Amino acid sequence: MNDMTAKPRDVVRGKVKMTPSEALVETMVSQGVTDVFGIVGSAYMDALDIFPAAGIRFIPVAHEQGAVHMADGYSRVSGRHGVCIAQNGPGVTNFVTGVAAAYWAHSPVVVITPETGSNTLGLGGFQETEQLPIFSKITKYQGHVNNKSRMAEITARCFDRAMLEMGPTQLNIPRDFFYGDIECEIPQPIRIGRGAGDEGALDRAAELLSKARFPVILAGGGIIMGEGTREAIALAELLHAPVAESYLHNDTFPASHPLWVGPLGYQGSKAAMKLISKADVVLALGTRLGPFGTLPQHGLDYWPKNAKIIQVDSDHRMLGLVKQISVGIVGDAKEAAKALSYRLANRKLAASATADERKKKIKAEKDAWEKELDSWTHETDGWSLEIAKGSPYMHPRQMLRELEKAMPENAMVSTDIGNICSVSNSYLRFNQPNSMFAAMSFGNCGYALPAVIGAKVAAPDRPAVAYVGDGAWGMSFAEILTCVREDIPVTAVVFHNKQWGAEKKNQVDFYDTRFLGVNLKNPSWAEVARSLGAEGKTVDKLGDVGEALEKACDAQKKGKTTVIEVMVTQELGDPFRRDALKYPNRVLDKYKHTNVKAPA
Ligand SMILES: Cc1ncc(C[n+]2csc(CCOP(=O)(O)OP(=O)(O)O)c2C)c(N)n1
Ligand SMILES: [Mg+2]
Repeated sequence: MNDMTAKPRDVVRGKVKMTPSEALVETMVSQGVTDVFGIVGSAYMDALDIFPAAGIRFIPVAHEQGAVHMADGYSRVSGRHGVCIAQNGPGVTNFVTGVAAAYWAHSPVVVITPETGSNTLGLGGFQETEQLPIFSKITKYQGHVNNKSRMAEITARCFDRAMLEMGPTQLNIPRDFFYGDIECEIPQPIRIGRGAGDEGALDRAAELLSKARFPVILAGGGIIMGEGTREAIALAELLHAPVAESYLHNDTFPASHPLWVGPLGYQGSKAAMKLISKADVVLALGTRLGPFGTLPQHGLDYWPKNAKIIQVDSDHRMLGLVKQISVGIVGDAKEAAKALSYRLANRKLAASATADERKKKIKAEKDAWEKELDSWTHETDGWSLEIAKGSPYMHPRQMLRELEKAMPENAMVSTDIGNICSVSNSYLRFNQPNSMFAAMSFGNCGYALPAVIGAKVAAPDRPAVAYVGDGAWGMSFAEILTCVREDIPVTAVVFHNKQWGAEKKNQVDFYDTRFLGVNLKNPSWAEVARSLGAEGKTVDKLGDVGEALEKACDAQKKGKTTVIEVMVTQELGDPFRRDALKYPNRVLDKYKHTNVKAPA
C-alpha cells in the first residue's frame, strides 16, 4: 500500500514555474482527487512518482478494465470523480469496455491515457495506436495535451466536463509532455448547477400533475446523481403518487416507503408495472427512459401509451428521444422536484380525491407481488423443471430471497450481467441512495466485482457485495488479487451453475436446446479464492445462505475479502432479449436441419 500519511491538500496558486507532471498532479488535487486506479507504466511514471506527496493513493489493479470499473463504482458511490490511468497502447486499449460501461452509467470517470511520444508519433514504434478515435464515441469530452504548457488547463477541463456532463472524459497526454519546465496557473474547478429548468415547462408540468387522477412517478438515476431523494419523496407524498424505479436504479426511492412500488424493466416488479399502466400522467424524474428499461415483462406490456409524460433530464438530447412526451424539462431532478412541489403546494389536486383508493391499490399490488415472489420458488418452464429435477443444489430464486433477507441495511450491491443477476432485480431493495451499482445498459459481463471494489474504496465503512455469475466471474476474479493486495475487503457471491446461463436460455427457447459454447467446467471458486489469499466458502444449502452473507459482510470489518460460491441448479429465468431473437429459418439445404418451428 502507498504511504497514506498525506500532506495537507494545498494547491499552488498563481502563475508558477513547475513541471508538466506537477501541473497534472496539482490539478488533480485541486479537483479533489484522492484515489487513482490503474496499472503502473513507464509512460506516466514521472507523474505517478509524486502521487503520494500530493496525497493521492494509487491503487494498482489486475487488469485495466477493472481500473475503469473501479473508478466507475467509486464515482457512483461518492459523487466525486473516478480516475484511472494506464500505459499507452495496450494498457489504454484495455480500458475500452470499462469506459463504454461508465458512459452508459453516466459516471464522471476521468480516463488518463498517456500516449506514444509526440516526437515519434506515426512511426509505428512501441505501444503505439491512435488513442483518440478509440474513445470518441464513449466519452463526453476528449482533451488532448498538444503542448506541455497546457497540461493544467486541459486536465482541468477534462475534470470539469466529466462532472458537467456526467460521463467519462479522456485526458490524452503524449508521454514526452510529462517532462520539462512550464509556467502555469492551476485552474479552479468549474461546477455549474443546472437549476430546476424552464419556468414555462415547469408551469405546464404542474398543470398536468394538478389535474392527474392517477399520477405515477418514475424515479431515475438523476435523483441519485442530484441527491434529490428527499425532494422526490416530498413530491410523491404531495401527489399521493406511487413511485416506480427506472431499470437497475433500485436505490432511487426508499423501499420501506409506502409509495415505493419497485423497479420497472427486465425482471422488475409486477406491482410497479401494473400501477404505471394505470397512470394518466407519468413524471419521469431524472431518467432518459432508456429503451431496454421499459420493454414488456412478465407478459405485461405496461407502458401507458395514452398517458401524458413529463420528462425531466439534465441532458436535453434525452428528452423525447425514446418515448413521446408532453412536457420536457432540462433540469436537475432535485431542483425540478422542488420546483414542482412548490407549484403544487397550494393547489387543488385531482389526485387528492382518489388518494385513499390509490393507497389501497398500491398496497394490494405490492402484497400480491410479494406473495407471488414467495411462492415463485423455482422456474416452471419445461426445460427448467427437467434440469432441476433431482439436483442437489438450490433454486436460484430461493437463494436470492435468502440473500435479500440477510443483506445488511446499509449495504452496497453491484450486479453483473447474467440470468441469475437479472432475476435478482426482483429481490434487491434499498433504503438509502448510492447502494446499487449494476452494469447498466452497456451490459458487459465482468463489471460487478471491480465496480464494488471501487465503491468500497469510496465508502470503506459500508458492506460491499458483488453478485456475479460463474461465467462473468471467470472474466473478473483476478481483481480479488487487488482486494487482497490493497486491503479492500469486499464480498463476492458467485452463482455457480456451470453455464453461461443467460445465453443458454436463448438456445433453450430458440435453438431446440442445441447447446454451443454455454457449458462451463469450473474449479471450486471457494478454493480459488483461498489460493488468492481471500476467504472462500461453498454454500449448497438454503439454510446456510443468509449466515454466510452475514459472516462475510462482518469479515469486511476485519479487512477480509470473501468469495461465497453458491451452488445452484441450472434452471433459467426469462431471457434478456426475447424482443430481438427469431427462430432460425435457413435457406441452404445443408443447414435446414437446424430450423426451428415457432410455437403456435
Ligand atoms: C463481455 C461480455 N461478453 C459476453 C456477453 C454475453 N452474455 C450475456 S449474459 C452471458 C452469460 C452470463 O453467464 P454467467 O455469468 O455464468 O451468469 P448466468 O447467466 O449463468 O447466471 C453472456 C455470455 C456479455 N454480456 N458481456
Ligand atoms: Mg452461470
